[in-house]
Amino acid sequence: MNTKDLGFNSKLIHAGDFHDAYGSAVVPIYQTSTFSFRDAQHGADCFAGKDPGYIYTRIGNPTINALEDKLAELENGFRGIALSSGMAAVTTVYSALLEKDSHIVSTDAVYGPSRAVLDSHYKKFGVEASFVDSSDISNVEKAIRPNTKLIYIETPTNPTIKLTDLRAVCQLAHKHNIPVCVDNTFCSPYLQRPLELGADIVVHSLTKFINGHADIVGGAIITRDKDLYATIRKTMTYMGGNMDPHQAYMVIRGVKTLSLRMQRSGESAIKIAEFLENHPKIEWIKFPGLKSHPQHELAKEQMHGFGSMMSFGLKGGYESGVKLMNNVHLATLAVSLGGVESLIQHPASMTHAGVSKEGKIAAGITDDLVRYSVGIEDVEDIIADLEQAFAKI
Ligand code: LCS
Repeated sequence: MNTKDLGFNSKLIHAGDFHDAYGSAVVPIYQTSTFSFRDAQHGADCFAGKDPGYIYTRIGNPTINALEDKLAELENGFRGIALSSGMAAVTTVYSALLEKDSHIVSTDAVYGPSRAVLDSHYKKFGVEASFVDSSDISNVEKAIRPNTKLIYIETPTNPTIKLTDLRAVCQLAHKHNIPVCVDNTFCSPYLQRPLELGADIVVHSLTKFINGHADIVGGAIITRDKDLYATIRKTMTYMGGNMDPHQAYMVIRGVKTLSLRMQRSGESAIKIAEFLENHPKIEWIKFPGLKSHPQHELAKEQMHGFGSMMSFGLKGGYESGVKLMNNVHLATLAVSLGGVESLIQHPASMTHAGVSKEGKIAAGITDDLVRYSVGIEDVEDIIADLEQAFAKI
């Protein structure tokens, strides 16, 4: 079936799917490391690209390719590459496009390891990185150098919930012939499709909304054109960050309900954000769906909804954060996000407890900041859980 002209929800179910010789209703798990050739000539033709036959799972596998095709259609891209984790996706893009003595401009508040790996490993190869507040495009413009090979954007940022104008940053980058890669993990293609706004590459941690059930770690890269796809695919094959067929099967299963999950958690998130905005124990809240968010208009323009990630500050700072963590019952105290279960975390006392003051400031982490990933439980239960925990602060 040609699924290219179907709507987004139909693509979620059918894009990339194939039916095997037994008429399997879902894509089966081809749990094999290698594929046999009919004869020597067949093997030679597969390696020469004259025959589309499978060779070896690091290079390609029917289950993995089904997921890659589905994701590419959802993002409206040329083709997809599935990887073992979101970080494998991020570092494969860096390795494919950054050269010795080259330069990258990145959003300052990107996911911590996406920044740390540039400051550590890529620095060893002479790569320089400028981290800027890309919510103001002039900061990106000022940072561009003759050797800039990649502009890397995360929007909204984690956990500071700042947005970057994707159309504007892509126009600027293309004037300088620099490709733009967008980490679309926080939104998923349900909420935001960066390739349609001019980006060249999208990366995902599939661990989050796309798989949606907090039971696998995975990543993906989708490109807009054939040449970038070929360059990045080759890098992935050499560096070996490929996905496993069982992982791919799980993501194909999880992604089918992406719209239902995101619609539900998005509707709840608006109610929760309004509850928090009016709560006497809350100092501030960042959620793109609130009119008080400084980039609410941009969110309306470039996103198809506001998502289900929010950060808020508690009156009483650090101590209140710890009390909240110790008193919520429904929300799970855990890192990660985008699953069917609501997750809460207080970076200052949990993930960033050992990070220096300067490190926390660089990551936008204040002592009072709490991050909430809204799940698909009944919104009344989520609010009641927060209310009873606030009462103990
Ligand atoms: N990009 C973003 C925006 C992320 O939030 C994460 C993980 C990654 C990439 C890396 O993906 P992974 O390799 O873990 O699949 N974010 C996490 C978080 O906020 N808490 O725990 C992991």
